Amino acid sequence: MSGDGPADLSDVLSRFRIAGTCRDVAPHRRGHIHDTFVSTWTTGDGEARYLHQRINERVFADVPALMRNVERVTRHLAGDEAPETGLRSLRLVPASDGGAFVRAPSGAWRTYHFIDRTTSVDRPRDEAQAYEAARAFGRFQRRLSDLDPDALDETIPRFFDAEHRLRQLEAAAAADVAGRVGDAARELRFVRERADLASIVEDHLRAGRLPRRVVHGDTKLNNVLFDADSGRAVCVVDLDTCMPAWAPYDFGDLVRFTAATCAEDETDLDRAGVDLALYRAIAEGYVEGTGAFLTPLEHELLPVAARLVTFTIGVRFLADHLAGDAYFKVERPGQNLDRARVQLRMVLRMEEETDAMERLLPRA
Ligand code: GN1
Ligand code: MG
Repeated sequence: MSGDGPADLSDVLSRFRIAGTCRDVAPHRRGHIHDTFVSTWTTGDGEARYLHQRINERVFADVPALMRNVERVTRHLAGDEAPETGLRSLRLVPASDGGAFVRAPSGAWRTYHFIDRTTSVDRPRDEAQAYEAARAFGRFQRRLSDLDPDALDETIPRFFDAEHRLRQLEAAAAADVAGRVGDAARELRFVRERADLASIVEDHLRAGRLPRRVVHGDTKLNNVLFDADSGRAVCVVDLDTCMPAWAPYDFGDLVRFTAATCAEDETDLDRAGVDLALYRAIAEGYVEGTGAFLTPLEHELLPVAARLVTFTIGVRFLADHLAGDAYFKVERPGQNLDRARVQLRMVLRMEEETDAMERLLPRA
């Protein structure tokens, strides 16, 4: 085994239904939440790879509910393989006892089949790649549009609720456990001036105007795998936040991440903004992928969702910075504050581009 992993990792691996001999296990540094490893096995027919994740139980307190959701989603997608789209679905590897995860001294673990000959990227190479990713997420949502949202648990209550996120921020600011509120005064003011934004979607939901739908919930560009040769999107990954929510959320998060003019944690705020050519490609790809299932109101809310989701995730980063980085992993001090600042600067830029973002949205 190469790299650092928990002492019981090989014992954990032996408790999944994997054939062959394990040749190598290496850390796979991805995402802000779980710890991920990739293993390579020699079998009679050649080689097989698997992806193992130690589930972050501070974030997902109810692992059985999380894994029930993942099983429901993977089962639904598997029953709906869409050959014409070339999209594949994630597949879980069951534990020896048939369960979807194992509990070990180091924590709760699950295993997926690794999807070979694919690449993932943090920034789009060009508009065509952004279109391709957005269409894949749109199709993913469409394929789940006939899965009853009530079949899935809300594993993180009110995860998508911006008003709730604002209250969490205010609670973190009032507690100020890390003594950081003083340095975040400008960001807090910026957020408070825009508190109304948080209610736009919640008001529609309360009034019953927006349908509850299964969403992906984390449509970052690096959650799409591209075929290493053709560059086509082949698989949407990271099913942890597949929950009942409102459809335009996924579009908003796509724009937040993939149309950004800089990295999520950029320190030079002058670089933060939204690239309108990428935005347009994302809008075209997403609308093409979702097909006809969006209602007129869902369609109309897409540009607002971009601003709202960027705002909400900025609020979450800021709250976590004030709470002493208890939720999102950080590699350096102040990284969550930098992440928050980038999101909030993007909100400002999107406010300036409101008309263009409306105009560039394809007609339903
Ligand atoms: C987290 O772990 P990762 O990077 O896939 C977070 C998302 C945020 C995202 C921001 C369960 O996702 O909600 O949008 O960071 N996931 C959870 O980069 O909170
Ligand atoms: Mg995620």
